[in-house]
Amino acid sequence: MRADPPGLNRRALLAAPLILAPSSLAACERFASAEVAPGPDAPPLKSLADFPIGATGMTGQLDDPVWVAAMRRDVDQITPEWELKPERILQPGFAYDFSASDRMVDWGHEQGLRVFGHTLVWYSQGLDQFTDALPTARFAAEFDRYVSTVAGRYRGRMVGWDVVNEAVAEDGDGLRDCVYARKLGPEAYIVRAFEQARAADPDAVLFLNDYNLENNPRKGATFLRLVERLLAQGAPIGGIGTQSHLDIEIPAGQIRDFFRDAASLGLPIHVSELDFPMQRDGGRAPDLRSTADRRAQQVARVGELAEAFMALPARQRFAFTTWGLRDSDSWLVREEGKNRPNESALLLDGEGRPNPAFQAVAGAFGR
Ligand code: 9MR
Repeated sequence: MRADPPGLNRRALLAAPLILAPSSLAACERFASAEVAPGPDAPPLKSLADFPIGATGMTGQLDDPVWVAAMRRDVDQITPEWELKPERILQPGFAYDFSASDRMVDWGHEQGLRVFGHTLVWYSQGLDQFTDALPTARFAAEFDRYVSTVAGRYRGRMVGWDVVNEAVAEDGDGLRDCVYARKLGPEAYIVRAFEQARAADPDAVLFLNDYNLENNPRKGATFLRLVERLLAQGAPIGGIGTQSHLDIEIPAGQIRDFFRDAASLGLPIHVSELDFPMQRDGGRAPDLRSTADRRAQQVARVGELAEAFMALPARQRFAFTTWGLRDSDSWLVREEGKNRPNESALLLDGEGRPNPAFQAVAGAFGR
């Protein structure tokens, strides 16, 4: 249990309703008038839970004293946002460059944070080196060498790794076609990656990580059946990573149902990349609802997720990580991300103050 920061009025903070009816104007108004302790009086995010609270970080942020102070105050764990990926480490000719990854891992430890690795194998990365044209024996040898070298470099220093990222097909219908699957076998490449990672870093908890597991129940089910099959084949999977880039428009109960099914596997669960955009992706009909209505819907879904996480047995709550710490840190606002400067999809606003969803999480976590 952590001590409250000075000046925190927890009762006022938690005065807001935990779950709001999606379109309830009354709920929106109640919520909008909730007393949120501003600025330095707001409780640190990490004080909301007995399990680790995480956020991403990038090398470009390490020299920003405001971001550094916010990370020190609010989180227990950091996931480097891209520095540990093949896109950064793997170089032409299967050379490796660890300059950025070392910097992130060292920085995390200097700050006393747990460091979480993301990600060793991802269908969309490493494709300049890992090609269909490469002879299979060389492909397999380089695959093993990559996973064991990267995981081995940080042996004993990482709390966990996303060993394979996004193995399930986009629509949830089976597994994703990718060069790793084609060359090594659709499930064999995953088993192989986990075996290499386990041998290289026996103490790190090894995760299969994926997205849209709550948004698309079919994909959630395919993912969980995949985990079961991989475990049956002996893959040392130690945890389930659900990215939780939430679609706030999914029906109530869907998040809870996914967590209930996921919990039945008995593995620790990492909410690994949480965000909850207010704005719709392109391709859908224009959203004519008020911002307040969308906020209420957002708060309801985030509250449901936090409650579902809390409903897990304590030993299955690995960590609760948001993809970016403050709204301004999100990939959604960045030009090379979704380029939506006004998006508010995280627990803290651009100034590091609680957003409405913060209260739902605080309430669900019972703080
Ligand atoms: O937010 C990440 C962005 O900075 C990177 O450029 C991008 C490609 O590496 O990946 C983004 O993070 C993704 C994560 O690795 C996997 N799930 C989806 C995330 C958002 O696109």
